[in-house]
Amino acid sequence: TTPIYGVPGTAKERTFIAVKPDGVQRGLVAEIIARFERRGYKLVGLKLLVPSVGLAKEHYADLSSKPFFKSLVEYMTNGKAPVVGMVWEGPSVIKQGRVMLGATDPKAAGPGTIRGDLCLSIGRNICHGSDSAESAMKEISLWFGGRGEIVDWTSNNEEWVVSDN
Ligand code: IDP
Ligand code: MG
Repeated sequence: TTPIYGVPGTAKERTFIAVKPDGVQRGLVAEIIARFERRGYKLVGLKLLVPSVGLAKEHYADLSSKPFFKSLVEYMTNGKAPVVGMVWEGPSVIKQGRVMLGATDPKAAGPGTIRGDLCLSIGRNICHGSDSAESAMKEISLWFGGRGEIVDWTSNNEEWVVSDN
């Protein structure tokens, strides 16, 4: 069986994508899911939660020295809206997930990207995506409780979506 964090570099590569509280509050959950579904990626994990302060701090640990860290953690955890956490699987999903999200600062994000189409501020950029295989492994393990929360399944579309010949 596939490890919960997937197998980077194969069709079983997995990444952690989240709709942040502003994206949920603005009713953009379906829009963001739809873009990954239509691209041909496969949803293998999905949950709605208000993350604990500990979870948010661990998720953003590499930013802990930044001046915006405190407000970032508050924004993610204040409970005014939940976060939708997802695991998506498919070829190059880590890199392509980031491409689909667009630049961190929506003002620099290209049209056609989620951020470039749907938001305006770096502090309200509606979504998250793992930035590397190491981050994906860390984040999937952090946000999901293990095998019971991730589903291995075969999409009947797969032969129509994936062919490297
Ligand atoms: P990413 O979400 O595109 O990976 P990171 O640099 O990892 O970007 O930053 C994580 C999150 O922290 C961003 O998505 C954004 O919500 C927030 N952030 C990053 N830089 C700033 C800033 O300069 N001001 C306010 N918030 C920021
Ligand atoms: Mg990041």
